[in-house]
Amino acid sequence: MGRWIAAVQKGFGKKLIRLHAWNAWLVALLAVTGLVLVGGFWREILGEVRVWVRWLHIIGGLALLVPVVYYLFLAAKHWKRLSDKPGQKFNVIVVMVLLVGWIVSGILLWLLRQVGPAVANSALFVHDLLTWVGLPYIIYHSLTRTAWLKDPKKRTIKQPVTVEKTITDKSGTVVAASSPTAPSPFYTRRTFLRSAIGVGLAVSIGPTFVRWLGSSLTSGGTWEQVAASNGNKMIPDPTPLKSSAPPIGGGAQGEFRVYTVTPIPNFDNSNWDFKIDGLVDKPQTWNWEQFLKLKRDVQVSDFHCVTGWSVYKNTWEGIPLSDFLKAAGVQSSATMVKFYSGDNVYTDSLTLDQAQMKDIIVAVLHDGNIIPADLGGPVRLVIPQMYAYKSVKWLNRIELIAEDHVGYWEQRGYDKDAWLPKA
Ligand code: HEM
Ligand SMILES: Nc1nc2c(c(=O)[nH]1)N[C@H]1C(S)=C(S)[C@@H](COP(=O)(O)O)O[C@H]1N2
Ligand SMILES: [Mo]
Repeated sequence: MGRWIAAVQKGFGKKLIRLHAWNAWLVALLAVTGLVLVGGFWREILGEVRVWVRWLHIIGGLALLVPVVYYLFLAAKHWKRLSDKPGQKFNVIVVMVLLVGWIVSGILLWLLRQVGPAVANSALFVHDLLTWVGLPYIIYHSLTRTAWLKDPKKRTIKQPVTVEKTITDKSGTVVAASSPTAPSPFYTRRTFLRSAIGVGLAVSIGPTFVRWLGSSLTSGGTWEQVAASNGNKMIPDPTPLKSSAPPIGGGAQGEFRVYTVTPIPNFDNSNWDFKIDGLVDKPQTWNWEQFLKLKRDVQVSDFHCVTGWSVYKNTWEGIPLSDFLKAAGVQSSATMVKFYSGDNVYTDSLTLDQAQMKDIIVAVLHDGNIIPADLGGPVRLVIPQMYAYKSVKWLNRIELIAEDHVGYWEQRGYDKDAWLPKA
């Protein structure tokens, strides 16, 4: 073992520099793919590309283990060289905490079906926090690092100088500098540039970070607040049942991320109706007023997205799916229930057996409020025992069909088996 470590440590300086470059490229890849994964904007355009980006991100993430573990073998020696450089020691610690934190939380997110929603929620919070704090730190570090290395007095790893000009590798790390003895005459300019870069990063990333923090901690709103944020104009408003306002669940915990693969559609009474058709004895269409007369139920359930976030204790008020099926009279040739979104793009389906689950609800209210357009209102599907990609937003049609139907995200690589892990 000792001899092997000695072999690994041979050519120490060069290895460290190469390690640093590999690490920088991997982090850049992860940052880009990771930001594509959060970006709501990208969902509209990406579709199945998102699933590939996700795989690229996970593979890149696992590959990040290689430089991190490799560094551990060089760490003792590197640490000694840094003995009189507390700034660089601090930097090494920060970067290691970031990398290990990203890897651990990333693996938990990847294995979310095994670890369950509660662990996945914390992993996602940590993963996001590290991204919002760590990425600016690393960008700052890599933008200022080149200049830093140019000051030969501050360089830790001395390279034999064989060339006239400064040579940087692809990550911008200085591999060789022209003269190890000439001090840089631009110290003040460098300081100025560094502050400018720091301020620039803070200004450009700060507001997004604050918004993220806010949305991780807050929830809900009053009827007026929800109504003000609602792009739909359905008249009249539904009147919540007693158990819905105040909500028997006590109010949802967590915040929905607005997910959509299309621009958010808006509805009013003239362009909205709700239909059940296909292999049923009594196909039917309701306009909004008629729809509001259907008997509603109230139910409390948790809502889990397969990317790691959840909203707990939602009080949903709406019509149980099984009531629709019973009233319509499902024909014996039907095997599947297909759900359509008013965005005219998103669909999903359940087997007839699954569709009998008593807690599936065609929801009209959430925590005693109307469901605003961005969260799938006026009417959305809620299937508590499955991941939320099954819960079609802007639901406006239920069709009974004989053949299988593969839903939007399932066509694009999400698992057909959407069951949550049994608690
Ligand atoms: C430089 C390091 C990394 C950065 C900057 C980064 C960034 C991100 C970001 C921004 C997201 C989106 C989170 C959200 O939706 O709020 C994400 C998701 C994710 N990351 Fe990372 N990540 C990094 C490393 C890793 C590693 C090492 C793994 C481990 C395999 C990993 C696995 C995942 C997984 C599984 C997801 C969830 C994907 C989904 O939304 O379906 N990440 N990452
Ligand atoms: N029409 C439609 N329904 C949809 C989606 C969508 O993009 N379009 N996304 C699904 C996914 S993946 C999730 S996690 C939830 C998100 O619901 P929210 O936007 O109300 O948070 O809606 C589901 N239903
Ligand atoms: Mo989702």
